[in-house]
Amino acid sequence: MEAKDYDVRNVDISWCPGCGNFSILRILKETFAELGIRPEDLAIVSGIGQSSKTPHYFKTNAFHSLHGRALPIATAVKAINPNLTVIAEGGDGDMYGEGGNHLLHAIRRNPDITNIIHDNMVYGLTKGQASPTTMLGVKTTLQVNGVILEPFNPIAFAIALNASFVARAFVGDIEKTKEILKKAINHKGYAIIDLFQPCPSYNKIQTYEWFKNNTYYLEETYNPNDRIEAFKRSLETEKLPLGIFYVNQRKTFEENIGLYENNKDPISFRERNQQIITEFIDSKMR
Ligand SMILES: Cc1ncc(C[n+]2csc(CCOP(=O)(O)OP(=O)(O)O)c2C)c(N)n1
Ligand SMILES: [Mg+2]
Repeated sequence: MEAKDYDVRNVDISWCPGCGNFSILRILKETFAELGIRPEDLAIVSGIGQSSKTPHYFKTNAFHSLHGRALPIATAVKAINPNLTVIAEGGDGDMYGEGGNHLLHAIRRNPDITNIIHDNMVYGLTKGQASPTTMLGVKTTLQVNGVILEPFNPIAFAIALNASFVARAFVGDIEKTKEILKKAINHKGYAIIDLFQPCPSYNKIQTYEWFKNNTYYLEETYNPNDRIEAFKRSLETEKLPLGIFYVNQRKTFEENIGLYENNKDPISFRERNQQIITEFIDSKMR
């Protein structure tokens, strides 16, 4: 498997020169190739935004959905065909703003999917308004006097809700990001990766240099099974930690729905799907 196996031909990429999304695209293709995941065994679901266009530039199963709605769709894709590696991806505006409600319930459901957020701390597609992760005081095309709200902390939020895998990465460090992504994809259960990404057009503050100077990696001896310590580390603001903050082993949504206990065949391929689903629902209602 090679990264080019995921390339699509004759497609115009609409990202600006220098956009962190180019690196993310490369990182994702290399990660899937190195994990030996074939394009037909992968599904990428996205919302709306520059980041959410990623599936267009991938030769694989793809669903470019509605704004903030990648998570429920990815949850359903995994539930009906657990053999697929399922990625839900989008931007900070899409996942933390418009899709915030879905984020919290995806964490509760714990489907075995990987949720990648291209976090450039701005609404890129709509030309530079503040997103939930834009920092306090930052002036934008809309918030001309500076943002007045505290930024959303996705890492603290995910740990507080007991998400089963919580990590943050920076796209400027390709090898480390691939390493974190591989662990997230191999983890059984919902994995969230807040992936720092510069937006050279609309975020002139959080540049490559800024991310380099304002982040550091959790140390080798750090124990990601300690939820309280993970929460404490997630609250650090002087320099933002990168790496795997927190991991737990919880039953997945696919396990909890009970459709695969006695039959491993994906329900999408079973005969008389509707009858099985109806019987299953009936048995749960009784
Ligand atoms: C329901 C709805 N509200 C608002 C919009 C306008 N809109 C499109 S993308 C976007 C924000 C995208 O920001 P982000 O997810 O951070 O993606 P980026 O472009 O930065 O990668 C907004 C507000 C929309 N398309 N649909
Ligand atoms: Mg964004």
